[in-house]
Amino acid sequence: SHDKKWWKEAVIYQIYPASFCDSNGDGIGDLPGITSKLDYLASLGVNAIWVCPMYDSPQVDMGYDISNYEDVYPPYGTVQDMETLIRETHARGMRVMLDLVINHTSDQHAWFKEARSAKDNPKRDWYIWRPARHSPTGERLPPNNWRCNFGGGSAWEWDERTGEYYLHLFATEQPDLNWENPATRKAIFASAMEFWLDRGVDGFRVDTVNMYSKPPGLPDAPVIDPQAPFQPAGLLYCNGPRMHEFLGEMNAILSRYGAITVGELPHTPDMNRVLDYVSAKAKQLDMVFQFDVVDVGFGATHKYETTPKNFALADFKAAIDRTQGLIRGTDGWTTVFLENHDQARSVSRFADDGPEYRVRSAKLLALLEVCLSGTQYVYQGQEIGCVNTPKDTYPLENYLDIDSCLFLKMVKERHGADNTAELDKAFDALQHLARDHARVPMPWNGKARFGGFSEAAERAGKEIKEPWMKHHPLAGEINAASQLDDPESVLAFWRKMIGFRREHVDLFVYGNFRDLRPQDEHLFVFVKEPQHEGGDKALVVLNFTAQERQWQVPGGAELGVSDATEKLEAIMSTHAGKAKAGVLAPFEGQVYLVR
Ligand code: TEU
Ligand code: CA
Repeated sequence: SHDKKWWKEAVIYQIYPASFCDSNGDGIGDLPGITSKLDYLASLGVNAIWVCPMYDSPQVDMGYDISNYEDVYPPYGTVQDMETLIRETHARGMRVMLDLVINHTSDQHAWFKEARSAKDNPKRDWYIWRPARHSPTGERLPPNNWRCNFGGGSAWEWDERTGEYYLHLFATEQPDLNWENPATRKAIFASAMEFWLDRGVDGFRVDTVNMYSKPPGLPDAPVIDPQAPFQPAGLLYCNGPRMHEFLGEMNAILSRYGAITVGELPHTPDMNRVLDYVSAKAKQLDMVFQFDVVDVGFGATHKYETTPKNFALADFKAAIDRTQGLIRGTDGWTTVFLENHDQARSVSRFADDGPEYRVRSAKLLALLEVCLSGTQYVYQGQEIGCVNTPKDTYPLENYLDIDSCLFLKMVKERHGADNTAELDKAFDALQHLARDHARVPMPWNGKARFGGFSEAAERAGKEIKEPWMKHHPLAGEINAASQLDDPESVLAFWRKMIGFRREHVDLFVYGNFRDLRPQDEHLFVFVKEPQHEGGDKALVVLNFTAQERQWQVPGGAELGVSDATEKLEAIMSTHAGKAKAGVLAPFEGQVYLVR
């Protein structure tokens, strides 16, 4: 059973600093910009913000390549601006979480510069170095066949000067730290964690938390893709043997500060394995992000080697069922999210982003999320129903993310740079799934330039520059300003839904989830039941199609009550007016209390 905790009931809003709000008109979002929007966030009803990496960085992977944990990327502001942001967030009764990126640093971090300077440098062992292998013909080969996370290249980079390879599970410019060395761990904890905990942050979203401990001997991964020179190896290099020892050390520090954590847990399909991280008894992490739901529709050997909407509704529901199952009868905890900075927009992926249905779709997904158990996360722009940038008005040249760019490079290498059919297929995949969709500047105001990204600077009469990434071509139709006073807007609906969730925490935050129609390809019909016997239940019915649908009101036995039909009380609909039991309009969602 689950003890009640503030962070379990919290709604946490994720901010991507480069793209949230530009206060000075230089085209890059910044910390004063975030501070200027805190009242907006407080009025939405969120309890905490999670700020993506704002540390000093060459920005090869948008701040996930950190060159100095104890400083801020200058275009974003200063450590003092962070202190102001923390203070002002606290003053509004909200908490602050930062991103903790400690599997790797930037290759521009002072530690790595030292490490690569010479084999006998004291910091050499802070990273992972190995000699080359050689083919029978004497060709130099990397130490194993692992593919890095971006594109199709090796996870190893040859260092000419010292004649060894170093490991980078992500970009070449993101060398992996060697957690086996206790001095490295000590330095990581002091620099990346304590420095900011001492400045008042309330917790961390922990990046790639299960990759710190590598498998002994760094063995080759099984060949999944015989065509490719390097193999996806996530299942091999995640969840290594010393993970829990390392997290135990980390937790000893975090718990001194009462800091909360949510760890990102890729490549971990086994729920018992997930529980090792997040069971309350294990004292490792408070929450985890599982990938089951956001990976739906990804290609099997490479996430972008797929076609749009390449999944069944049943797959989406099954993924939700798995993550919801984590809390059933355990002391573990889960999270609810459909978006983050690594994902395309949920309306485009899981519902319908065409002009006719996108508002309904955004409300449908909002209703789904607030009825699911776990800690709720909302990504910037999700609250106003942002959709992916369209193919015809946002060309491939506008995509800037390293993951997208290296995927395109791989496609060109494999199929030829002038293979228009393959390139167009790649564009379709990126238009549907690329991380770029989450990273276009937040559309604050459709009437201001660049969707209002630098609105305040423009109002103050400053010269404003084009945003670092092209703004959303639909900013005129989808933006915060036009929704603020519109009671029918997605924004108004999200605000209402956050309140709705809070009125029924026993059901929606802590309750058990039971899918009544797992195979239904049109409707998502589930029940939420309190953890303990007795008390009201909730019935949630969601129409994932553009057609009006009849639905059979479930019988008492299915709902787990003696006589159902008379006891259903409609308490919420995505549509105006009262819900009608048995009928759903296109993309309508309804909730009933079952007494
Ligand atoms: O992502 C980690 C991750 O596991 C990847 O699957 C990621 O989702 C990416 O899309 C791979 O294709 C985290 C961060 O959230 C991401 O932004 C960073 O790029 C990455 O770590 C490296 O720090
Ligand atoms: Ca700026």
